[in-house]
Amino acid sequence: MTAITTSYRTCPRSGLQFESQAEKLMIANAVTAVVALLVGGILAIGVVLTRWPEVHWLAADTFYMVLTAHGIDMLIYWMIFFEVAVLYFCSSTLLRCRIATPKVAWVAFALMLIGAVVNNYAVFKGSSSVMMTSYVPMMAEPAFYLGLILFAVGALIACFVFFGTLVIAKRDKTYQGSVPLVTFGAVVAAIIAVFTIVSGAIILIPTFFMSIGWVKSVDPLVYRTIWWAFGHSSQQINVAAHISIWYAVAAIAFGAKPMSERVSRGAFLLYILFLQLASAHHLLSDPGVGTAWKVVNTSYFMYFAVLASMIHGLTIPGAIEVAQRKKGFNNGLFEWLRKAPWGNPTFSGMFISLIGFGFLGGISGVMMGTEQLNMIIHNTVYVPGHFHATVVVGTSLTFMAFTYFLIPVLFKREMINPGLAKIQPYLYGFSMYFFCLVMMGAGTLGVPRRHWDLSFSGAAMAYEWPGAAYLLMGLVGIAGVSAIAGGAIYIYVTVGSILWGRKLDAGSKSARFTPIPPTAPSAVAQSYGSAGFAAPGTFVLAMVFLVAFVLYYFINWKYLSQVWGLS
Ligand code: HEM
Ligand SMILES: [Cu+2]
Repeated sequence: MTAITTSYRTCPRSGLQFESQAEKLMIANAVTAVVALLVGGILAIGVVLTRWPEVHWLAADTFYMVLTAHGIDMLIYWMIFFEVAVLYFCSSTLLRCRIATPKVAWVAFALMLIGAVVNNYAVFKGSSSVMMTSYVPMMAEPAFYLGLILFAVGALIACFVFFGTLVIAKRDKTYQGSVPLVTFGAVVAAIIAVFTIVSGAIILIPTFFMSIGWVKSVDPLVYRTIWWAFGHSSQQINVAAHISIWYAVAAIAFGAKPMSERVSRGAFLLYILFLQLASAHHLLSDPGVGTAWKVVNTSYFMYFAVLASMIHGLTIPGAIEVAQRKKGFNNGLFEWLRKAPWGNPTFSGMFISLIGFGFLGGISGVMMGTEQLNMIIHNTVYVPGHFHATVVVGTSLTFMAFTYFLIPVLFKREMINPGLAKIQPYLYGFSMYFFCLVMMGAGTLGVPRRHWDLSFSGAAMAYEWPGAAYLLMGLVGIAGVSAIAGGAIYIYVTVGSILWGRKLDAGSKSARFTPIPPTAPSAVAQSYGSAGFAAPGTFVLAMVFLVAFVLYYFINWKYLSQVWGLS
């Protein structure tokens, strides 16, 4: 390893310490992520305006091309470029050490960028409209798979740079005790990422060989099984990453410490231990695995991973409540919440994300992950309704909220138009809530996902939808357009701030790192035990959640009994 000259900048606004190489890498990865979001967002216009029955904009082939690119640019490139920036932040910045092997990290970035461009090129050429899931025997161009593989290799290398950075922090003793909780969450995300990328390689490399004629066939059932080891765990990376950021925002906005570090860390570990089991919820309609196994897997084992998310969903607002009550917001059950900084988009985005992720993404996920109930919604537009609640309301909105924190801290710019930024999480978050709800409603009526023409015009046999299906898909259109407007504001504010926001003081530089002081929250928060009743408001919120959950779950069992007229 060659020593690259480096310096450490202490940000006067946050006290965080940025190493110069790590800082450039974070900026490059985050900016690329936002470009991917821009592309994916423009494509969302085409997807939404086509699925809106009254508009039905794009021709069928263009629709499928645009849908493929939207899924991939959003779920892979926007998410993962941003996550790499988060990994570098959680290692180098939070642990106050230099980044390991910056040159290798740049190679990782280059591979990811080339991979993303090559893959997009294949899609936009028009002969690779195989959707995000790219199931065989449907085939795309070799460049489609090659792009994905290059990107994955880059992302894998980035994970190793992250692990290497942890080693450097340990060796240089830049922190005491165990790593801070937020970094711990990032470690969990990175471990899952390694598993994910390996699964992806196992299935995409043979498929690439098939596309260039080296391999005769890839078994569709095996493909789906291994693809979902990759596809499902990749979502767990997103979840671990955005939950780490929730903890970070709770600490940044309130100085909140986790109610119990042990419980939170334990919950993160549950993700590593049990998440693979949950991959089975993507195979519930596949003939490959037996019914009994599916039932046991999805009705029992999967809940360990769900449990983990519920713990975080309880302990993060709980920690905020405890911190707020200490500041004197002690009246009634909810003064702490009413007096939260709702005008700060970093906080409001994070909180809107947390509630929506839990109520919409979480409850619908458990419903659709139940072997028997799954068949009500399988392959309907309920599915994207569910996952926009997880990857958009959950992960994307969290990343957006975090960006508002990073603009002055990492990018050293004053935010342009703070008024717009203030409303952005509300516009984007609540339109997305509504978008997900109406999609789920339409899906419950049987409206298929990834379907170009609801009316089946010109088909030999017509199918009559209940009128509500058209109404709901129209509302999907309206909510989608309004969410896209919210996304556009995010891009305008962030890109605008970086390009022409007022430059802020970078802070003092030094050639050496300063270690985390022993009094930092991460060092003193090693407490355990239960602080449950220190947060009565959060307890009430949890009960509301429970009631909503139980009601919705049983409504679906009732509905299932009606769909299936056996008696
Ligand atoms: C304003 C924002 C967005 C809107 C209006 C939107 C809208 C849509 C619509 C209407 C569909 C098609 C559903 C179907 O016909 O099956 C879709 C698919 C999809 N979206 Fe979004 N989306 C948005 C943001 C995002 C984001 C941020 C992500 C990921 C982080 C994402 C990931 C996906 C994926 C993975 C698919 C599925 C593609 C496939 O079926 O292969 N979307 N989106
Ligand atoms: Cu899954």
